[in-house]
Amino acid sequence: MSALMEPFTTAMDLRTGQLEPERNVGVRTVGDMRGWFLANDSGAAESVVYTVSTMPVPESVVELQSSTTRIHAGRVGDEFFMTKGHFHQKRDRSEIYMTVAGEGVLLMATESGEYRTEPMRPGTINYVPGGWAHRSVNVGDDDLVFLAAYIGDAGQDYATIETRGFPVRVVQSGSGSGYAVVNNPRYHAA
Ligand code: M6P
Ligand code: ZN
Repeated sequence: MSALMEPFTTAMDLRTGQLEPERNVGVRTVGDMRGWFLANDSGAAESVVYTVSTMPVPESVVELQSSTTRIHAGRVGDEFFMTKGHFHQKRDRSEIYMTVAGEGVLLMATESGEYRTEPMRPGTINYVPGGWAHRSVNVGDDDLVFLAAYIGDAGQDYATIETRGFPVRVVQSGSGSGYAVVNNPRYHAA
């Protein structure tokens, strides 16, 4: 029988979302996300859209994976900075988000093209049931920071979203931090 995992603790600054110790960090820049936004990016390709810090846990069904995501404030064209979004490779695996800082929209969609939006703000706990692709969007003026926890063997399927897109986009509306949810002209239904 293999040895048990060692318990461990991470401390999060509840104002900034900063982790201590910092965990394995992935970075997505505007350049990395070419094709994910509707507009062609006119800004700096090296601008960071979001970072994801992932806990060191095996990708097994008996474990809970978790990560902290920080989406910077910004837009590409009229579209707010967002995560790529994904289905789970194992479609029925679920996920929970808790927002620590900022203001966001959690966009979810099924393979048949139904979609939902849910609010994200400090203290909200969003439940993403199995079968729903999920993308988070920063509609505020500051960083959007949230903790996600999901079943360890869920896996991320980005290809389906990359080819089909989400049915809707979250765009700036009016002045200030107003937003609107509009149809995505590039959406391909399954
Ligand atoms: C959340 C979770 C993670 C995800 C991250 C970034 O933390 O949903 O599973 O990795 O956001 O989103 P994406 O993987 O779509 O780039
Ligand atoms: Zn997920």
